Amino acid sequence: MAIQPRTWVVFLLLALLSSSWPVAEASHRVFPDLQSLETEAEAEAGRADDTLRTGYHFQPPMHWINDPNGVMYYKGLYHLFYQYNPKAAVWGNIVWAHAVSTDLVNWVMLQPAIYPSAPFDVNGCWSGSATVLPDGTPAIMYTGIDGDGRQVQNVAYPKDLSDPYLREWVKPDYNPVIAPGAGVNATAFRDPTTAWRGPDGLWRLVVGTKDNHRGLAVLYRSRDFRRWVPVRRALHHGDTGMWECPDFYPVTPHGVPGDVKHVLKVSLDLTRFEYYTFGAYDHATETYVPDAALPDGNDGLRYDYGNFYASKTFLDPAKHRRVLWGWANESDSTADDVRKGWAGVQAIPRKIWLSADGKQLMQWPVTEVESLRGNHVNITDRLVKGGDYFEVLGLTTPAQADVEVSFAAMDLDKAEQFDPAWRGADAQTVCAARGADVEGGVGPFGLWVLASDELKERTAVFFRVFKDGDDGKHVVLMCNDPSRSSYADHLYKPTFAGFIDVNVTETGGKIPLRTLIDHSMVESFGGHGRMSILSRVYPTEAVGDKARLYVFNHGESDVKVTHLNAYDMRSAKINTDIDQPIR
Ligand code: DQQ
Repeated sequence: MAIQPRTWVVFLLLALLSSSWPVAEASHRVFPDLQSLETEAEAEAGRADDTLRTGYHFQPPMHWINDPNGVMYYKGLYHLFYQYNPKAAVWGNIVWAHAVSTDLVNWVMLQPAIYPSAPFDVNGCWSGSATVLPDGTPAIMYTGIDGDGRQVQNVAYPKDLSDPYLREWVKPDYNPVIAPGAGVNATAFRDPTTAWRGPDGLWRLVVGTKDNHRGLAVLYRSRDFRRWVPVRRALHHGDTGMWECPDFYPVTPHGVPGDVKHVLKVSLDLTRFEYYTFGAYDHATETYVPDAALPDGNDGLRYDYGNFYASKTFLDPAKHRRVLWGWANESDSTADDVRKGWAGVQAIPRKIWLSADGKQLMQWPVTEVESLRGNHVNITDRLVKGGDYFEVLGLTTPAQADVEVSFAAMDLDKAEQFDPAWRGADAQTVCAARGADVEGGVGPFGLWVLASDELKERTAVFFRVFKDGDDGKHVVLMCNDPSRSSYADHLYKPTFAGFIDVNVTETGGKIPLRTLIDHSMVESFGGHGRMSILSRVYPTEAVGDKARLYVFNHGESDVKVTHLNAYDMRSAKINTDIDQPIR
């Protein structure tokens, strides 16, 4: 077959891109030559080795995706919109793609709902949120990139409220409803939150922006959802660069009715990490004061200590819960993405709530995910001696599994001293120094997932317990170490970690872990949802039915697996035909 000149161009670009190492980036990288590859050219470039596509995490059949947008529940259906490039596997040509589900697990893919069509969004339809108005009408607020490259906020309404799929959206001519005013950085002014109504009947929403290096959550108010007026003082700010995708919502501490706190989450464009605080919000004065005990800025609490960004929550009226969506970017190269024909996955939707002790938010995969569980393996009270490991046998698909395990460290006295030099250092630094292969006192112990036959490829999810001073206190590190996850050496393999608030003295050394394994996704929840870490890995041998699952203990102290329940996971149904039943 004769190779078309265009194919050479694509090959050349891929070769050039292969030589560059992927790193965490401060904003979406724009590849003008790759962002609009036609399908034919993609095919010529040898599209889609689907081996590492996920089975039960949300992914469209092909192309680039990023932020979840406008998540909501309407007339019995969950709606997920997301940033999507309909033309290629790199960021660009951004529209709001759209999918619906009855259970947050199986999806019907619809046509893009919002795409450039008017002067106020001719250069792109960027992130935003949905608000269900008191009469039940959903309204979408999104950022449009206008003809002058300014970021403006637009509103859109469904064309036909009787259509539960909400397929068509109308953008009133009076858009934009919020334009960057004097003194506002028009190229950094985006991602409106879901709106809320105060006791005074006024609507409020927050937009992310920056003023030099200062990230800001700016507040707007409206009586009619059409004319929006800025509140002079920002709701909150921090010296952390551009604040993208703010989210602001109330949470109620368990068992204390009426005691409402508000959560403010921001996504930091500079580091691509997200942080949250919670505290007191007063409608009358429009002030938000985070709880004094909470760190703010780069030291703040995070939803996820791994690859998880641009997240958004919504209140699920059907199940009276708040659900969190977040985007997991790829950690391979742009050339890999073009070759695969796809990039980006949505994390498992997670129920999110304030912990009973009021110290942090908790997260857990929505229970509907368990409907995909199949074949089950159970292990109880198995001792793993220091330096030992064993394989979890009996699963058909360890590359697509859900594993719940409870470890009990048998001898906490063996814990190493927490090095005072690490005080103030972040967990990632500590874990980089004490990775999965460095022997310890109590730990590292945990799982090796997506492991190859001779364990040459493996991703470690583990805990390490340190003594903190002489008063019997402990510090517990939860870590994801992908340094041996793949033979491929051009990948970005960051170690992700956090200090998890588990009092091992009280739990008798017990630390529970749940890990969702899905080919190139390793999504872990420690301490019943006190910490989550999402990591993307790209094994070359530990793929499909060749992947294996192990429990390991590289600490001096023995560890008991008090119980382990591992499940094969069926694939979610992703239909592109709206006439097919959803489940
Ligand atoms: N992605 C969108 C922006 C947002 C960023 C553009 C966050 O609206 O700030 O695709 O990933």
